[in-house]
Amino acid sequence: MKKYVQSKMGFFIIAVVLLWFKSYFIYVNEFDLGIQNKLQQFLLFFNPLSSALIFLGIALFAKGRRAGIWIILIQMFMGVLLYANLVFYRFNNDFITLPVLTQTSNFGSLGSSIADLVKWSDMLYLMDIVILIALFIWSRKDWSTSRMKFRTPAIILTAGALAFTVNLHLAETDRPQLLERTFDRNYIVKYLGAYNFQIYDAIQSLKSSTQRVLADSSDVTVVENYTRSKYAAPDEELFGIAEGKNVIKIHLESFQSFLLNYELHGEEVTPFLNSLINDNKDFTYFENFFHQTEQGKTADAELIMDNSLYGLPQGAAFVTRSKNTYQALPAILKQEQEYTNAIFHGDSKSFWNRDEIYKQFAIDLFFDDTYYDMSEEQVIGYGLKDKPFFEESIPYLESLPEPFYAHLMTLTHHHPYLLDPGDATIAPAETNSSSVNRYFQTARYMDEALEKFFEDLKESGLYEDSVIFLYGDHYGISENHNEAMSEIIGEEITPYKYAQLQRVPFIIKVPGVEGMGTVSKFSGQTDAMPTLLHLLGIKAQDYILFGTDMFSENHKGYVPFRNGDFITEEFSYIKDIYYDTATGEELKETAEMQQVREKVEHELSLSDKVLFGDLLRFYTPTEDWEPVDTSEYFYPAKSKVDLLTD
Ligand code: GP9
Ligand code: MN
Repeated sequence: MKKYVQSKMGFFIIAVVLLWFKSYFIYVNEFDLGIQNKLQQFLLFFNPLSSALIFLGIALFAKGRRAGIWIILIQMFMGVLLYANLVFYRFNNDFITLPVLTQTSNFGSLGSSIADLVKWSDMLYLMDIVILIALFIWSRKDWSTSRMKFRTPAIILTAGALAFTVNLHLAETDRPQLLERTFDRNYIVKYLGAYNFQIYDAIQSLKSSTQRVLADSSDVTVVENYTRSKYAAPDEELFGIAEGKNVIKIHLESFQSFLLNYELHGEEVTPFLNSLINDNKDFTYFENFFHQTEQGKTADAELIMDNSLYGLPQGAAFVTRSKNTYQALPAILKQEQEYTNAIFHGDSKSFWNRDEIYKQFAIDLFFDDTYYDMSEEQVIGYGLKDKPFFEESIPYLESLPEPFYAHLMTLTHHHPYLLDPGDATIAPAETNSSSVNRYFQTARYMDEALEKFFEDLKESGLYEDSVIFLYGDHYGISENHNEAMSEIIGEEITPYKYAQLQRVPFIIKVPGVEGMGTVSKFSGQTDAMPTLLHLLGIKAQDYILFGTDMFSENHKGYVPFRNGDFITEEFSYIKDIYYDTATGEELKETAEMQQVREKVEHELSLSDKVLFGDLLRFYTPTEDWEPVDTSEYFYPAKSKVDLLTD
């Protein structure tokens, strides 16, 4: 036995077993993969084996002791890969994809989040490397210095490939078309493991870049036919009612609708926002509005709201599709009605590649962090605190030529929800999750910042005659905090319930239109752009838009999520199960449900085609449409001083 442990083959087998068990341990303890049956349980255990055999097996082709060094290096590499995924998962509830990795410019600002996500106990995950290094030092003298017969590693690799084939076959019996349906990364990891997922993801990325080359103008006709068939004509009274008005769009970072009218310790968390939705004569609140974002988070929300396209299944189109042609809402407003477009955000301009993609959207002015006072006491977490952000934005807003489309993006209410002690005006919640507890405090802070901003808007005369709308970009509380959340809402967070919690606010004031109170139509972020176009008097059917006007009688009320799940007023389709949307009771699939499910899949795939194939380069929306010329845009467009003295 001792002799065997001391041999090269013994060393290899120990490495395989360590990698196998460590991976399984992490799958079970760190990821929430939704194991539903014995087969899935078995596959989760079985799947690291093939990767371990194949990757570590390659090392056996090396000569003598060098094989040991290769085994250690490969083990380390796979360990780092898995650990990076684990840290990413703790925050995003998702796995790393190649497109996300190219977004490294975002990692800098993540500093405070990452520190929150790494634990001392993670040292445990170094154990395998320590054991292997110790064993190697101890036993290498006894190893033969010659190369193994070619046959041995070849047999090991074949065994690995065979294990993988069996794995894939079993997975496909449980989930047909596992690899074709790209919707949910969780499934790939659950059935095939984190390492195979990385390979799968690399192939997907390669495929998507070839898609652009292969696309042609006939592809866009298919999409156009679809979006036209979906078109919902505007309510005639509302069409053009806000033509030529300024638009002020306010991005509520990580804000979920459950916060509205929620009371913590007997106090309203967001009294100001509540005042906009409870009997307010100006505002209309869409209570069944959902975010539709994926890995691109804020960037997805921005893309969806301003383009009525879906985000990508992997990564953020802001980063991977920044050279595409777009026909975004600001670009349309500029061409059709000479709007000036401005974005306000107290973070560095390169985050989410904004300084590139905004050119495609025809953003004239991008007020990034360089326009604000970023001294230490004004900054927390990702960037500028919301209160100074709004306060310092007012003079810039006032300086804009009218009509303008101004998009202001808040930041303080972002994971890990940090506040300076002096800024907290409500006690934290008392669950076992400190993120959830602080979530209410930053929401309150944002609410106060908004209240002051609205006062300032009124004072500056911009309030009365502008379209003002607020929307939530994506969830703030991920599935990792289900236990704490169930204490907050007093119910178990089942997958059905979690999906219902993906509601984010959409609250809008249209000058000349009395607030309609709370509207319960079902809608999502893709619906924002056609709604606004119609209010501003522009025909939405000229453009390729996947959403429909929320004020229209014919508004389409199914809300697709990016992973293929969806919600309608009657039923929800979540992780392969149908539920009654109102009661959560499980339902059997009817022909109608099946039809919506297929439509959602189709719609998502068409939107992907638009982005992957860069199809809008083939599309001319109106006779005199001019494609956006990105060379006309540069940030910073104007210096702070020039702007305020012009
Ligand atoms: C950063 C901010 C946060 O500028 O928009 O982005 P998120 O992490 O929410 O995607
Ligand atoms: Mn965000």
